[in-house]
Amino acid sequence: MVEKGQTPSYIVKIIMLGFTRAGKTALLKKYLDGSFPNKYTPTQPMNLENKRITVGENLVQASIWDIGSQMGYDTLLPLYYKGALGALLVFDLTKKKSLEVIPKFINELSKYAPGIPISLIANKKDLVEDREITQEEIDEILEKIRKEWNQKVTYFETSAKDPQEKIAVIFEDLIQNIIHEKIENIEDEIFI
Ligand SMILES: Nc1nc2c(ncn2[C@@H]2O[C@H](COP(=O)(O)OP(=O)(O)OP(=O)(O)O)[C@@H](O)[C@H]2O)c(=O)[nH]1
Ligand SMILES: [Mg+2]
Repeated sequence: MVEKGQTPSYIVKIIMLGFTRAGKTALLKKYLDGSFPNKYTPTQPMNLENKRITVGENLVQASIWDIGSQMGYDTLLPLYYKGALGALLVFDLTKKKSLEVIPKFINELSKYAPGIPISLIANKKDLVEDREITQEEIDEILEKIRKEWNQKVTYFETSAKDPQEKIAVIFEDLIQNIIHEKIENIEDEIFI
């Protein structure tokens, strides 16, 4: 049982990446306080939030880095990626371009944070009529991530706007994957 005031067993850094207006900040806000801002405010250059959750017996502090997509911060890139243990790659189902730029983020991840668990998030599924991306196109990218980049990836379709959507599942699935991987690695070391 996790007690009040307990120190976290793990601190995990998660980065959120994706094309401009894909909904990174909206998803994070929805996860943290349940709200959905309709008005768009660009994230510049980034927004850092902390969230504590329990995974099994452990209290985990997630340090979530919501990276703004505005250009001009490229020199900061290595800093954003450094030490990340998991990544949420968000794209917008109503903007083909937002899926097309996903490989760029995977390449950067392979360079600065190789092998970390990735969740690919298709956002804005509430905008059914405006959908521009097919399931085949998404499957193609998922296969590429697994085969060409040899990265673990989980896929979710969601909407930051739809009150019925359980956004927490997306964040907590990634945090659980990270912790399980960490515990497995620790056990591997013990048994060597
Ligand atoms: N209909 C709909 N609108 C959404 C959804 N998620 C986000 N939006 C809207 O899309 C716009 C952009 O959302 P943001 O969360 O600010 O996008 P972002 O990815 O953080 O953008 P940058 O900070 O520029 O990188 C805002 O006007 C949101 O209200 C969604 O699931 N459905
Ligand atoms: Mg933002």
